[in-house]
Amino acid sequence: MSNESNRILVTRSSMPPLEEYLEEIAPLWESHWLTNMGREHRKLEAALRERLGVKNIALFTNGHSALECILEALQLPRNSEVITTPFSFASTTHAIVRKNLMPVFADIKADDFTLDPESVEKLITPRTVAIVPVHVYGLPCDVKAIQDIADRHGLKVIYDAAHAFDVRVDGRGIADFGDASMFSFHATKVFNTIEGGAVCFRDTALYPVLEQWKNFGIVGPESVVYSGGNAKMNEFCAAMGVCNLRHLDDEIAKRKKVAERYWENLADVSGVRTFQPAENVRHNYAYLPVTFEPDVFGATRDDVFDALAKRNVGARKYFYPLISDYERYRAIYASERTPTAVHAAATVLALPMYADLSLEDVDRICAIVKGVRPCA
Ligand code: T4K
Repeated sequence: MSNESNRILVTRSSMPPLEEYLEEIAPLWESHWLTNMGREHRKLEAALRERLGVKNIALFTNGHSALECILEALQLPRNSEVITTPFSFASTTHAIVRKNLMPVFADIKADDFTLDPESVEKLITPRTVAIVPVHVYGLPCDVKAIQDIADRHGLKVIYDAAHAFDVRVDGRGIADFGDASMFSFHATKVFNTIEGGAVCFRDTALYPVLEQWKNFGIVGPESVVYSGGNAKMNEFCAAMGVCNLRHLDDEIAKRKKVAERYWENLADVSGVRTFQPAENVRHNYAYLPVTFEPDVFGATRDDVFDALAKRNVGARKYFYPLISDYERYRAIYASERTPTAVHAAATVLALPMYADLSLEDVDRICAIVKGVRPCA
C-alpha cells in the first residue's frame, strides 16, 4: 500500500464484464437511438420496478435531479418549511433550497446517524409541509416513527434513499415507505448506472408529471404544458444499469464479507464504534462508517484520516462539514442546535468499501487504524 498503483480509495465502481456491456449496447449501433427514453431506459425501469418491488419508478440522469423533481411534482408551497438533516451530502439540502423551500435542520440519532423523530417533532410549525430524511450509509431511518409524525401533522415524507438501494426493513423494500424515495445510481454507489438516479413514489398520477419534467415539460409533438428540465437517463447509462443489476446479489454478498471483516477487526478497540444493521434490516453494505472518540481511543478522527492517507489509503470524512456549516448556509443556521450531528461530523470516517476490496487489505487498513497515535 505504499505506491500509487496500490492506492486504496474510499470506493471503486463495480463494472460488469466488458463483453456483457458490449452485447447490451450493440443494438444501439443499429437503432441509432441513444437517449430520450429508449429501449434500454424502459428495460431498466421495468427491471428496477421488479427488483425494488415498487409500482411507480421514474429514471433520471442523477439522484439529485430526481430529488429536485419529486419535490417540485409534489407541489409543496413556495417558502414552506421542510425538516431535514444537516448530516448528509450537499444534494439533500440544495434540492430543497433550489425548489424554493426552506430547510429546517433537525438533529440525528447517535446510533445510526438518521433523523431523530423527537427532534423532528419539536421543529414542526404551521409552515412545515414535508420531511426529507436520509437513510444515510444505507442505514434505514426510523420509518415507523417518521410516518407517525407525518400522519399526525399532515406532512409529506420524501426519503433521500441515495445510499439505500435494495435495503429492506421487516421484509419491505425501503422505497415502500413515505410518499417517495430517491435513489442515486452514481458510479460510487452499490448499484450504478455511471451517473443516474431514480425516484419511486406512491401516487401513480405523478408518473406523467415526472416523465414530462425530465423532458422539458413536453407532452406531445406540439404540446408543452410544464416548465420542465432535461434529466433523462441515456441509453448507455441505462444499459450499464441493466448489466450491473444482474450482478447485484454477488456485489452485495462480497461487500457483506468486507464489512464483516472490518467489524470483526475493530470489535474490541476502545473508543472505536462500527455500525451494524438492526436484525430486521437487509443491508446493502454501501459504506463503512466508523467513529473515533478521542478521549477513549487516544486519537482523533483526523489523526486516523492522516495516518491512512500517509499509507495511501483514501478514507473520506463523509459527512464533514455539516451542511449547516457550509459557507452557503452557516449565516442562516446554528449547528449547535443539532449537537449529535456536530459530534458525528467530527468523529466519523468512512473507510474504504467496495466489493473487490480484499480481506487482506481490510486487515492492513484496520492495523493502521489500530496503530494510530496522535501526532506529537
Ligand atoms: N443524497 C445523498 C445522501 C448523496 O450521498 C448523494 C450523492 C446524492 C443525494 C446525490 O446523488 P447523485 O446526484 O450524485 O446521483 C460522491 C458522489 O459523487 C455522490 O454521488 C455521492 N452522493 C457522494 C457521497 O460521494 P465525491 O465528491 O465524494 O466523489 P469522488 O469523485 O471523490 O469519488 C469518491 C471515490 O469513488 C473516489 O475516490 C474513487 C471512486 N470512484 C469515483 C468515481 C467518480 C470510482 O471508483 N469511479 C468513479 O467514476 O462524491
